[in-house]
Amino acid sequence: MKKKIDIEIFNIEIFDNITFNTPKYSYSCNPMFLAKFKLFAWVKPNDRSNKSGILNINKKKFRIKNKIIILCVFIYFILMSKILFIPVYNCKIQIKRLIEKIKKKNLESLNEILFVDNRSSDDTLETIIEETTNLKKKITIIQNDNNYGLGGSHKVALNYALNNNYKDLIVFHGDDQGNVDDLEKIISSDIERNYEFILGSRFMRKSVLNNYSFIRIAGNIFFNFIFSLITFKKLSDLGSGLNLIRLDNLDIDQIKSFPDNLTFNYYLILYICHFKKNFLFVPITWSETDQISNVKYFNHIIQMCSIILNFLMNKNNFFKKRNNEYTWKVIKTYLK
Ligand SMILES: Nc1nc2c(ncn2[C@@H]2O[C@H](COP(=O)(O)OP(=O)(O)OP(=O)(O)O)[C@@H](O)[C@H]2O)c(=O)[nH]1
Ligand SMILES: [Mg+2]
Repeated sequence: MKKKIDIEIFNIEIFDNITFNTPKYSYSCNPMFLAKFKLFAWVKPNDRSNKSGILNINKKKFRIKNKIIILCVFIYFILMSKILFIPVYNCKIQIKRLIEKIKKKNLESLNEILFVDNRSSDDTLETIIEETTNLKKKITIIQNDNNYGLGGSHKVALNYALNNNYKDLIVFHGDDQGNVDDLEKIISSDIERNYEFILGSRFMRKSVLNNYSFIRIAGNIFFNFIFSLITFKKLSDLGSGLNLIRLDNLDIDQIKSFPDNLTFNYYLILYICHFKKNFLFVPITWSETDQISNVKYFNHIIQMCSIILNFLMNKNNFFKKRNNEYTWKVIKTYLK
């Protein structure tokens, strides 16, 4: 009679062979089988009369089960598929540099790179087409039908990723402020899978900021503090350019109602906190070299204050779903 045993419950003694002791029987097997044994736990004791025996594995079933496991691992990798989204707008110099850096990385567990051009008026689009020809990854280059802002580009990318059954979307700004080592870490994400959002943080203890002005650091830290107060969560960055968004449980209609401009990320972080999503901040390196910041300080502060007030006064209205339409064209696709 075959018996299913659970090796977690009983003693394991390791000599030449591994012996599993159950209350009724004792089984032994070669240590090589240990890992597989957990998966193929249907075993038959050879000698039941003295309540002990050598592990007897049915080779045919063993092979079939092995194939099933390989198939499951394959399906698991398909289900865990990842897409990298790079928003770009008028950053032809920086995007060329960034693609060069990406080429030097392996980024094995990445299935596709999606560039979303927000109707750049310089040669950003042409530069991407040219530079990605020999990139050994599936590449898709999209151009929005209108300039939808950074938030609008996020919505386009999320739509694309969901339509193509991706499980994780990694956002990495195309203006080459981030560090590709951080990107690599987030993509190969050994970080636990039970987080729905993994957010790059520029203001944690191990974060590195290069050439960031004092006023920007102070302003960011101040608003991190205010947002932490109103959400009762410790927030160390309200919107960096490197984030991982898990798509399984994402309410895309909610996300579509966020503004299209640079304040999109503040809405996202408030959504994460309000709807109690699991999130994790990871320290990143962020640099400013030749980028031209589009953030207008005074306007930005006014917008931040209005977001905080709206969130505090009327959450129902704040998270009211609105259906906006975003359209785009696929300019080029390179298969691997
Ligand atoms: N400003 C702006 N950036 C866009 C737009 N669409 C895509 N992007 C890209 O979004 C990324 C972030 O834009 P930035 O202007 O740097 O805004 P930010 O990162 O919030 O601000 P900084 O802290 O100054 O870098 C860049 O890679 C842009 O190329 C857009 O419509 N406007
Ligand atoms: Mg930037």
